[in-house]
Order: sequence, then C-alpha cells, then structure tokens
Amino acid sequence: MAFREVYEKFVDLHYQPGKDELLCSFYIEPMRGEKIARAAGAVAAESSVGTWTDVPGLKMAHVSRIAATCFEIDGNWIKVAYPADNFEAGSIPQVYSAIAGNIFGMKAVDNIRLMDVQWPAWFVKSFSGPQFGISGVRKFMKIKKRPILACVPKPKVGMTSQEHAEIGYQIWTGGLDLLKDDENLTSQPFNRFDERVKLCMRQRARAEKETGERKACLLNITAPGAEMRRRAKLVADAGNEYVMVDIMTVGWSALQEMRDVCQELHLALYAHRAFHAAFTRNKRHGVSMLMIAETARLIGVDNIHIGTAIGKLAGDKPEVLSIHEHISKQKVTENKKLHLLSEDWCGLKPVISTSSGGLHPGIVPRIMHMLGNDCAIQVGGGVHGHPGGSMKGAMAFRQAVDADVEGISLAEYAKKHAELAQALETWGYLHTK
Ligand code: CAP
Ligand code: MG
Repeated sequence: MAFREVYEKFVDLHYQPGKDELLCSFYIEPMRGEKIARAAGAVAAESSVGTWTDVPGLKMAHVSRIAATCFEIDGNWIKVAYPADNFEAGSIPQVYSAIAGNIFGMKAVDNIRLMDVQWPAWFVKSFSGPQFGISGVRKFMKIKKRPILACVPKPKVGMTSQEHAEIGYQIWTGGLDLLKDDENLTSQPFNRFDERVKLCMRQRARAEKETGERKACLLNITAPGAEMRRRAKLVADAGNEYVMVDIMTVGWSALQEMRDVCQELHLALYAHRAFHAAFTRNKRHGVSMLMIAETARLIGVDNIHIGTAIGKLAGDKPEVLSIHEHISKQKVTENKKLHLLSEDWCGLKPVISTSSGGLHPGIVPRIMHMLGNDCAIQVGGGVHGHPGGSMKGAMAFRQAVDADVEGISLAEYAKKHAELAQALETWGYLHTK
C-alpha cells in the first residue's frame, strides 16, 4: 500500500464505539494541502498502533483489534475511539503517552488540541479519586456553608520563614482558613521548608486559640520524589491537614505517588497548576485545562486551581464553568457547543474548584455567583495590598464573602465594615489584568 493511504484506514465514519473504549475529542488543523480525513487518521494511527507506513503486523488480528478509529469529523473537530487494551489501568503517564504524545508533533497537523476525554468506567475505577473532596474538607475545617478561603503571602518569595508565619497569623485572625505557599516557594535559603512548617504551626495554634476557628496551611512540598515524601511526613507529624503540590512541574507519576502518600498520612492534597498554560493556553494547540483537571480528579487531588474568568490570568467563563462542572458533578452530559464529551465518574469524589489569580474583595461575589458556595477562593495581592495591611485585607475578603452569603450587596455591607470599604475604595469592582 502506498504510504499516503495508510492513515485513512484509521477513519470509519460508521464506526460505533463500544462502552469500554476511551473517546477523545480533538480540534485539528491539517497541514497545508492535507485532507482532514487523512490528518484525522494520522492522529488515530500514531496514538494507537500505527506509524507513517504500512507494516505487516498491522494485519495481525490482535493488533488491528486495538487500532484507534476516527469515527466523527465535524469541521475541524474529530472524535477518536481507542479500544481498552491500548491502555494500562491506573497509569496516567501511559495514557498521556498515547493520546497526548507524538501526535502533537506530527507534521500532518499544523495544530492539534486535545479538548476532552470520555474515560470509560473500567479506567475511572482503577483510580481512587480525591480522599476528602468538599464535604471532607468542610468537616475537618468545620466550615458549614461558605466557600473555603485561602491566602498566599506576597511578595511570593523572598520573605523569611518568620515573616511568612506572621502573615499566617494575620490572615487567619483576619478570618481566612488556609495559608497557602506560593508555587515557587519550596525551601529556599531565606525560607527553609522545615523551619516554615515549625513556625507556621506555632502561629496556627495561636490563631486557632484566639478565633476558635480551624486553620490550616497549604505547605508546598514540591521537590524530587524522595524529598517530597519526607516533607509530607514532616507536615503530617506537625499536625497539619494539607500539603500542596505543583502538579504540573512534578509530573503525573510523582503526583500519583504523592496521592498514595497522602492517603497513608491522612493529608489532603492541594494542586497548584503552574506550568499548565504552556500547553493549555493556545486554543488551537495543546491540551485543554479541562483535561488536566479531569486527570487530577482521577488521581485524586482535593483542590485544583481552575481560573477566575475575571482575574489576571487567561481562562474565559465557559472554560472555567465547564471545568467546574466536570470536576464537581457525578455525571456530566455532552456539550456539543464546546465539543466536550459526557462522563460518569463512578462515585469518585468531587475536586474543590479553586479560583485564584488577581482577585480582590470587590470581585469575590462574582466568583461565588459563578461557582456557588462549594468552592475555594484564593487571594494574594488583593489581601496584602490593602492599605491597612494583611490582617485588614483578610477581614475585607472575609466580609465580602459573608456579605454575599447573607445576600447583602458589598456597597451596603461596607457601610458598617470599614475594612471592606477601604478595599472597595482601593480596587473598586474592577476586573484585573
Ligand atoms: C495568586 C497566585 C496564584 C495564581 C495561580 C499568583 O496571587 O498566587 O499562584 O492564582 O494561577 O501568584 O499569581 P494573586 P491560577 O491573588 O496576587 O493574583 O490560579 O490561574 O492557576
Ligand atoms: Mg501563586
């Protein structure tokens, strides 16, 4: 067979995928002069059993049985079905090597974006999912109705462990729940991890005593594997409930391992997504953030950053809402407009959608209207940039949330809450850029 025809063997628009097959929705732009069907076939071939030319083995029944098939082409959108035996249960690296691997570099496509996957039940069931989810975190933090509130010290790196822990005291007593490390703070010379844990725990005890509320730290254990494990143990021994991991920079395999470590140590796992935008931001190429968030749900993080739609970082409202839906619902229906597939999460707990990046009290209610109360909201600059300092900034953030839960407008609530009034004078209701 001439090599031009090999790929088209992987397209069958009458094919009906079986229930154990994994389905992918891709956006593709064929290279100049290439037909969409051949480009679609190239994607199905290279991500399953094929290569650029015919090889005798493709005719063997047990090989052709697991060949992927492009079964739908709609403009630049295609759907591909992968028979179950393409994949190893319980392994995210392996599934990514197939459906998000070589195909991104193929000359047959100028651009290709993996939008969504429909994970078959057998694959979903090979993962544990989140340990706690929103109800588990509400329980140990003793937070009934409102969103969970986190705050990251700013400047993001440079302050000493002591300064960091003191900010913790301020934001906790100002009314917030979680003190979060920034993504690029791990254990630098000015703020060593072990020292930070010790000092933060001291300040937490003080803040809990004074407020009567539960407080916790999102301690960034990101490091090479063995050191991450050591840091997680240190956090658990210190009595803290949470660890944070930069899930994209450590990689899927390390995250899967840390999920197990967290189970052994009864730690909740907070996922920071720094690095995701390198491949999620371009709408015509790469992997969608939805894919990343769904993968994080399978593995079992308890929180993940999903964007704000109105803050300083890229990510529009339909994207933020669809991620929220896919990581918090048990069953999700197909969204033809956004080319998203249906899903049944087979009982895996929801992940807590965490909205962060350029937020301040004036726009917090908009996040709550978008995501509801079952979410976490994370604010850095919008707390520490408050003219009265971090504690007043934290109070203003909490007041904005309380006002919304009580159904009172911020302007009205600010009449009796000076900290909120000052925040509104400083930042108004403006979207950040
Ligand atoms: C927020 C933040 C978070 C981003 C991450 C920052 O600080 O700490 O890392 O939200 O982005 O450093 O930018 P600010 P995303 O509140 O001061 O913006 O949530 O999109 O993953
Ligand atoms: Mg940050």
